[in-house]
Parts: sequence; structure tokens; C-alpha cells
Amino acid sequence: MTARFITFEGSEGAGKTTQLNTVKAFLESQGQTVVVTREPGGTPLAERIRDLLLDSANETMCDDTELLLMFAARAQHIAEVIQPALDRGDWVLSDRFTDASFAYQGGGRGLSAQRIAQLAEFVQGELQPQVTLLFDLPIEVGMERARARGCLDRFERSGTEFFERVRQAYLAQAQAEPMRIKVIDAAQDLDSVTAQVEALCQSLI
Ligand code: Z5A
Repeated sequence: MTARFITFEGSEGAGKTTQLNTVKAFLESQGQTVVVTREPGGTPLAERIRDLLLDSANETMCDDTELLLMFAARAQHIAEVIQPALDRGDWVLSDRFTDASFAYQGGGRGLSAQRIAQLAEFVQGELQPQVTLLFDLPIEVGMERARARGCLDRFERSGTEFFERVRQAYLAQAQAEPMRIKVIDAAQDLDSVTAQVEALCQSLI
């Protein structure tokens, strides 16, 4: 096995959650045990932090608080779910991980990448996903998909410019780490995106 910890990233409505299930089905068809999880969240305590982060009533939350809560949730998630699963030899598929902090809190909010890297080192040490699937699509397409779902959370209320900065930060990460981060064209129809992901699945095992 070459990859056991796989993360799914992308901006609003990119189809991460949908395609995570494609990878899960593939791995299970190969007889693998798969743990599916998400960030922020993934444990009862981290899900409570997620509620704080997404609640649109928390409009006074400052950017540093947002960043620290993301990493507090991540510390709990690693300790309770990710590391134990990897130690058992299971696969872990996480809907978002630290790349999202660099993209949203770094690119989107404008916090220093150096400060985020310090927190990443503190919270996760050597732990890194071996493969990251980055679902990339124009912001308007993703927002349209999210709007179709109804009520918007605290992040989804951010403007187009915020999400454009997030997208560019993700693409810059992919350029810096092409071996780990695989960019998927998520603007295509569902069958075409699924076909791209299935093609990548073959290289996971
Ligand atoms: N966040 C952060 O700021 N910093 C961090 O460190 C972390 C997170 C970890 C919660 O994430 C927020 O936390 C997130 C970033 C921030 N905020 N935002 N924005 P989340 O993952 O829970 O929320 P999300 O990004 O908003 O997820 P999402 O909108 O559910 O997107 P998705 O999972 O990528 O998409 P989906 O659920 O698979 O699909 C969305 C809809 O589109 C759905 O109706 C599908 O049926 C449809 N879909 C999917 N693919 C297609 C295609 N190809 N064509 C047409 N329709 C499609």
C-alpha cells in the first residue's frame, strides 16, 4: 500500500463529499477497511467546535479565534480518530484537513502562512496525508450548488472575493506539492468527475 491517509479539499460545493464516497467504495471493493471522517469535526467534541465555527450567529469571531478553533478540533480529531485508525492499518478518508487552514485562514482571511505552519507542526507533527484530491471549480459554479441546498453557514456567507482567494491558495499549494495534491476538474458533470476520481483510485493501491 502506498497511501492510507487521503484528504479531500476544494472550495464551496466542489463535490468533495460526493467523491469521497467513490474512493470509499473502490477501497472497500478491494477488501480494505476504511474510516470516513471530516474536518472541522470527526469526534463528538470536535463536532461541537464545528458548530461554533459554522454558526452564522457567531459573526464577531475574530480570525485568530477561527484559526485556533480549527486546530483545537484537529488535535482532538487526530488523537481520537485519525492516528488510532492509521495505527490499526485502516485507511482514513478525511473531508478536509490542514490544507483547508492554509487556504481559508491563510488565503481567505489573510493570516500568515508561517503562523499556520507553526500550529500544524505543533498539532500534527509528522502526520501528513499521502494523497490529497483537490476539487477545483469556478467559484460561481460551487456557490450555485451550495445555494441550491438552502440555508448558508458562516463561511458560505463570505463573498466571491474571499472564495476566489481560497481557490487561488489551494491551486498554489497544488503547484508547490504536485506529488501529493492531485487536481480534479470539478466543474464537469457528475459522471465525468467520478471517472477522473476512479482513474486515480487505481494508483492508490
Ligand atoms: N474550514 C476552514 O475554514 N478551515 C479548515 O481548516 C477546515 C475547514 C478544515 C466546513 O467545511 C467549512 O469549514 C468550509 C471550510 C471551513 N466552509 N466552506 N465553504 P465543509 O466541508 O463541511 O463545507 P463545504 O465545503 O461547504 O462542503 P460542501 O458545500 O458540502 O461541498 P462538497 O462536499 O465539496 O460538495 P458535495 O456535498 O459533494 O456536493 C455539493 C452539491 O453539489 C450536492 O448537492 C451534490 O449532489 C452536487 N454535486 C456534486 N458534484 C457535482 C457535479 N459534478 N455536478 C453537479 N452537481 C454536483
